[in-house]
Amino acid sequence: MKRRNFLKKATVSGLSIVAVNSLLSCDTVANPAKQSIVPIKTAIIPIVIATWRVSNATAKAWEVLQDNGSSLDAVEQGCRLEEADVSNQSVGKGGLPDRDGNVTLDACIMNKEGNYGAVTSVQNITHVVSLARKVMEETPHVILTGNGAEKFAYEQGFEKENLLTDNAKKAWEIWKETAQYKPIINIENHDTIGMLAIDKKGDIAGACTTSGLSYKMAGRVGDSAIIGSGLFIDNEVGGATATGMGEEVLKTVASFLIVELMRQGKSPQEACEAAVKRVVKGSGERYKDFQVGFIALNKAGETGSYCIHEWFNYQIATENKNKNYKSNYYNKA
Ligand code: SD4
Repeated sequence: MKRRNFLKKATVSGLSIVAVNSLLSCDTVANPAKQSIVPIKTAIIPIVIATWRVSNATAKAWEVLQDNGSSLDAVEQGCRLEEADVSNQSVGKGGLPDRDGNVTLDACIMNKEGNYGAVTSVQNITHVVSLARKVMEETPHVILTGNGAEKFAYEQGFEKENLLTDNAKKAWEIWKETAQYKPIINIENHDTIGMLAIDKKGDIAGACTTSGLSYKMAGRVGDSAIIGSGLFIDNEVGGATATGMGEEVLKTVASFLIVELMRQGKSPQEACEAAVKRVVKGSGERYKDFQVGFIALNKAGETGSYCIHEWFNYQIATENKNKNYKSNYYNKA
């Protein structure tokens, strides 16, 4: 996926699918007039939204919600679909490996009670979102990592699977020949699934699942499994989830920030924009080299989304507008 297509690919299922879909896009690039996007005020419940265009996953979650299922079941089921899809090289089976050739997965899930479960650096297990749920529901802990998480998975009846597909292996072999020995700043290939849903009872849950940055250092953990960074839910307020360069999201604890800003009265859109600005501010000039994006949902079913490249293009558009204004002014003078 091209980076400019970033959250343009975000998907949503809900009663106002068309209206909301346009909100969750980066289509506003180079169009300052549309920059501060008007948040949709209509309550849309139930609803599910996700990073990227994962229509099958949101359709699955939507089916659960329509059957009076919980938002927790909906996000788990939706994410599982992407985890099993080998054509998605950033999630689950078929994900691109670390620099040593091992596919290692991170995932988390959070429910309406504020309970949270996560797993990091897990090999050989496809459905890490379900494993994260097991951590939440079956253990006194919130995060299990690496071998311990894998052992727990087998105890819970998960199957051992080879996650490295031929395609992913081939891509890794090509990368080894040409790439520098450092993790790629994977701006062209983000597909992490962050999903937020409200069920018919009005309760919010969220989940996030990823194979992380391709060709990362072994043992590297991104934001996707870390509470407050890749995902945060507060059933009184709303939820937020992230995709993109995990290190930057971790440093700003951005999903928590978004939920807290919504608690203080910001719309989901305003809160996502504020979080992107916080990431940009903390990154000096580096923001030009990575992508970070957020989606958010409040209790009323209002949605928001924003990403760095949207912000960046807005700056360029504003600059050009000012330049044009000046040149017109001087021409006239
Ligand atoms: C990570 N945030 O591990 C994830 C990467 C990502 O689409 O979003 N990929 O840093």
